[in-house]
Amino acid sequence: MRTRQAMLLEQFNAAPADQARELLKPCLDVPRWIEEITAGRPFASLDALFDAARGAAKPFTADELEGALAHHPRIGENAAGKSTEASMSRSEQSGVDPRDDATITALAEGNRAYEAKFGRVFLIRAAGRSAEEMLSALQERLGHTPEQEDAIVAEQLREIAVLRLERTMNA
Ligand code: 2AL
Repeated sequence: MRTRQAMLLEQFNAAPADQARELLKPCLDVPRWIEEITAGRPFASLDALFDAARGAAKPFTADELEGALAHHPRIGENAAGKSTEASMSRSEQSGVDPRDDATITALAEGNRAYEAKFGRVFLIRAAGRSAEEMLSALQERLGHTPEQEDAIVAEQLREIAVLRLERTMNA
């Protein structure tokens, strides 16, 4: 018997390219990443698909990073709306309790300091992390150089993308 995951993979392999692109876009809005994966079909297994997602469009250009970051709400801010992207973000940030005023305020202050220093949103893979963990990562990363942060942000974007793809493929 075929598993649900095997069926989803078959559908993804056989779908028109536009449909494959639509499925990938909420995971990571980097056109080159989307194209490489779409063109890499058919994948023999889900693991092969996830490996491709880990390796596609490597390294990201500065423009690709900036474009993709624009899709991520700040840590501590609930994404609004019904889009796939917004609901994924809300679920990823479920470790942040909106009633925990002290942590929410500290995150907001950290986000402001990070944006003032680096000129972009603080990004971290939120799934599986508590608000306190993310706050301490934020405070530590404020001490980094822009070059150090470029590398971390690229890696975190990729982690988020692969987790989102795994979720989409029900894996
Ligand atoms: C997010 C988000 O929405 N999901 C996630 O893993 N990280 N946002 C962010 N600024 O890091």
